[in-house]
Amino acid sequence: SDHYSRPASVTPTKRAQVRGILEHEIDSELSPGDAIPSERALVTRLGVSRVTVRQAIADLVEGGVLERVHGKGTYVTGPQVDSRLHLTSFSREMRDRGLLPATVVLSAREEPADDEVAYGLRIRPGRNVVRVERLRTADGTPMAYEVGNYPSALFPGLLDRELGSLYDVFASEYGVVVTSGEQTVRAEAADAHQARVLGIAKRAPMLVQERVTYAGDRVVELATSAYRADRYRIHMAITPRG
Ligand code: 16G
Repeated sequence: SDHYSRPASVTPTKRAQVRGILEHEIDSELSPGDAIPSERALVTRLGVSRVTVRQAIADLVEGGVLERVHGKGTYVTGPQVDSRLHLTSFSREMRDRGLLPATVVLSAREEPADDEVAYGLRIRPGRNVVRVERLRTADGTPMAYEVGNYPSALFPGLLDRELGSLYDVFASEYGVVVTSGEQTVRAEAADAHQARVLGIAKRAPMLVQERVTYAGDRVVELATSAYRADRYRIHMAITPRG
């Protein structure tokens, strides 16, 4: 991938050569969050001046491949997602951006709905719901921690299914296609559990989206998705108030 303007000359400049070498090493050997070697180490290994190394790194920071953390070093960035707040699944949203979604099911069980969950799902308290706790990743980077509640009556045997993409399972195994939703977004600091799961510092900011999802007029989901604020933004098209 080449998102930098090339110099007009046919022979790449030292700066472009070093940039290319670094890009290749980042792609093949490093993961998001890894630090790159020090300037001094790169100068020695590549046999170029410190100025050239600095310029190449600056280009990669500019291009969003690397990020500087003040007083610490320069790191490989992870995917950045701009959500447009459509009614899509996590899996589809990431795939649409060319990222590979994956899921770690942290827990999944059937339990009687408490008052809050029952109210949200519009069922009677005490009715069974399936509660699924998942870590969602994109290209291997932890993105969101999700807890969803689903009425057992609508999804018998859900616990025996592959819970990678729930919306896919709903459609293919139960013929339930989500049609609308209501969602709130708020800021929250990660608690110890969320921080551990998402690989972020305790108290780091998250964007928490709470969603009630419908299939026609039935409520099929009450879910909370906590996204890392450093990886996920919400994009809105704004129009004049009608
Ligand atoms: C999104 C939904 C979540 C839903 C999931 C289904 C938000 C804030 N949340 O993450 O409620 O459970 O998609 O995705 O968008 P899946 O089909 O990949 O499991």
